[in-house]
Amino acid sequence: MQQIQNKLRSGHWVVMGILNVTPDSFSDGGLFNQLDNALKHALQMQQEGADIIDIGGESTRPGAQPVSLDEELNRVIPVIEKIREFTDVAISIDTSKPEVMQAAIKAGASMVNDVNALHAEGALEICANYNVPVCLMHKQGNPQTMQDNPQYADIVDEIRQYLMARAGTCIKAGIRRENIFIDPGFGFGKTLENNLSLLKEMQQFCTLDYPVLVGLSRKSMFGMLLERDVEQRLVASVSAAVIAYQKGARFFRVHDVADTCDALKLCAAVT
Ligand code: 7PJ
Repeated sequence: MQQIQNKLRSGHWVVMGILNVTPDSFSDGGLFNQLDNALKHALQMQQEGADIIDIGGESTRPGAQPVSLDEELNRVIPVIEKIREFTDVAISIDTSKPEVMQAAIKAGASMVNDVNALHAEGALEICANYNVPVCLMHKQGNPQTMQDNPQYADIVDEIRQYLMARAGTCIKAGIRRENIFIDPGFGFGKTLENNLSLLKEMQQFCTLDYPVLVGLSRKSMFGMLLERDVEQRLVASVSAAVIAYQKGARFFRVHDVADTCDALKLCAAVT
């Protein structure tokens, strides 16, 4: 993880490969198969250039239902342990539950990625105590209803204020400044127009005090803009990463690791 932070500090880009461990993501049968497929996918993303693997057991897509603590633990912890048997690739845990954060860190995760920006009771304390980097993401509302009617007066200003205030709260709780990443949260309580404004104005987040992580990969904003199903959003996703890079973002959460790395290598070569 230190390596990743050093890379970001020196202006290099970093790719986070997405590993979803929800029942629909590895659906071909028994527990062994699921673990084995998750491991293979993680190793493949590492080989393709991912610096860190983001493991999530609760879908936060629009309309998704919450999962119980036990269910989430049962999904993610065996996968982290399995990956740890085979490689020391950095692992981030995509969760909002403090109990999952703690168990994941004990099992070998070294970063917390929370779409709820550590709002759950106890989350700030866990991240401060274990001294792990955290990604604070902005969202408006909850996954069940967030896309129903998002409202902003000035979206960029509002999200900047939110992220800076949240970072301040983290620092007060004992989280080190250099362990904080911020994320405007594409698709989380945002209309297509909102998402496009955030991408267009990305530099306004990248000039704040914290490295910016962006999650644009295969998002429904591309479905809306281009009328593309989720498996047809590669070009738009990679293009959006390039745009974000050019406006200062350096940390990219993606499904398509190899293709994104190609594009980012080109960006870096001309920057
Ligand atoms: C994001 C995330 C994102 C961060 C998801 C999806 C939805 N974490 N987790 N940023 N999105 N930090 O990948 O479509 O944008 S789940």
